[in-house]
Amino acid sequence: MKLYFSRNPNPRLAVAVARTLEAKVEFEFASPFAPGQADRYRPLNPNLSLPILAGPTGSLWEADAIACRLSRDAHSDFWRTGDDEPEMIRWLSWGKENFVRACDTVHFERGTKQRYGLGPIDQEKIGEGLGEFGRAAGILEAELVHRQWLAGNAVSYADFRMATFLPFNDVARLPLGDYPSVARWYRQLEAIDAWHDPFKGLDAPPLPPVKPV
Ligand SMILES: N[C@@H](CCC(=O)N[C@@H](CS)C(=O)NCC(=O)O)C(=O)O
Repeated sequence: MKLYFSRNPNPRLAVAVARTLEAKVEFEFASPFAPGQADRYRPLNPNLSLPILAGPTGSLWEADAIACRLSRDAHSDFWRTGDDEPEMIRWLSWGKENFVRACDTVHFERGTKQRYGLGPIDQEKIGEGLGEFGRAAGILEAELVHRQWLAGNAVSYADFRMATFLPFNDVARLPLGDYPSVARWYRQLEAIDAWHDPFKGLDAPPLPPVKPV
């Protein structure tokens, strides 16, 4: 199986999962939105987005689905399958609608738009994103103050998914430090090699830099 990836947040997440699980996949850098590339990738993912996991029986897109597939193939509980599964699904579902979305909104303005020349920072969007971040981080803080990880007693895909955008906080500048338990939880993730440096040894050009504003 081949995992098509870039250094952007969702493909980074999928690569980190594959490396955590020591999945038997080949990694290939891809750039489906680059000029002339769409025809190659559209049969694999009609959205043209990454990550894509392609194998002999077809292709799978969406980082969550890929994480589920790789975890099953590895017979791992990283994607919870026991009594902690509802808890994990709760955090995936809530995270995508709340914490992750807030991080995405701010990162898109300060990071993605500036990297790819997609226009000036929209301060109204930043305000909305930071407001949503504050509400969501407050809820996470209350949870993480009395638990180490989100689902059960060990790291799971819920933690990885919740943190999708945090490796990019040098550009997003979300006030993570205002939430000490969330910051502590994220330091635990950063201590995991596969999370800290998922691209180690892989052939992938760096992201375009964010120009200082
Ligand atoms: N919902 C999708 C989102 C995928 C997505 O938005 N991917 C972006 C990166 S974060 C992408 O393909 N960007 C083009 C690129 O990285 O070349 C998922 O979870 O996999």
